[in-house]
Amino acid sequence: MVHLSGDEKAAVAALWSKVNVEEVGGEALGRLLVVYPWTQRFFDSFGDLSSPAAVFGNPKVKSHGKKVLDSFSDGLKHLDNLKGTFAKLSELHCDKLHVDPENFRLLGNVLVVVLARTFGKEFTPELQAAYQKVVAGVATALAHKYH
Ligand code: HEG
Repeated sequence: MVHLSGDEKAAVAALWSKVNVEEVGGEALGRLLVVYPWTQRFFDSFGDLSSPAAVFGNPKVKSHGKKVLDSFSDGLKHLDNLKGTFAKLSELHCDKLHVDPENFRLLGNVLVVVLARTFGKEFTPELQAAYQKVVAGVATALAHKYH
């Protein structure tokens, strides 16, 4: 559950409608892998991640980044029920993928950085504040089924 005002919800949705999920998803996952290199351990089937150029040129990073952002988009449509929306994915990341939930917070913050770079001045402090709430809510929801 994320508490956004009506204005914040509208601003978040308006910006998101301009997001190219493939580009922003690949950039966000790529930066996660470069900035926090220990996150690479979850993706040993992805092939070459040995340098920033390798990471950003890796087609599996792009396609997985898109998958993650498509799922994130789905969350944006259900801000009042993030825990329900991400329940199955939370179980998957805990039981099958063994992803430490701290990584959801890292990815959320990297996504905010990428949005700031992509949209420049349009990404105002108010809009960042709204997005920080959204990424925190998604990370909490994805961690909810951990045991
Ligand atoms: Mg995860 C698979 C969503 C963060 C590691 N992630 C998936 C899938 C989705 C998804 C939709 C595909 C599930 C399926 O095949 O049924 N992931 C998702 C979201 C977020 C997130 C929405 C955060 C916003 N994931 C995340 C992070 C890591 C991670 C931070 C690790 C650092 N995800 C991960 C791995 C897989 C998925 C290893 C399996 C990849 C594969 O082998 O295909």
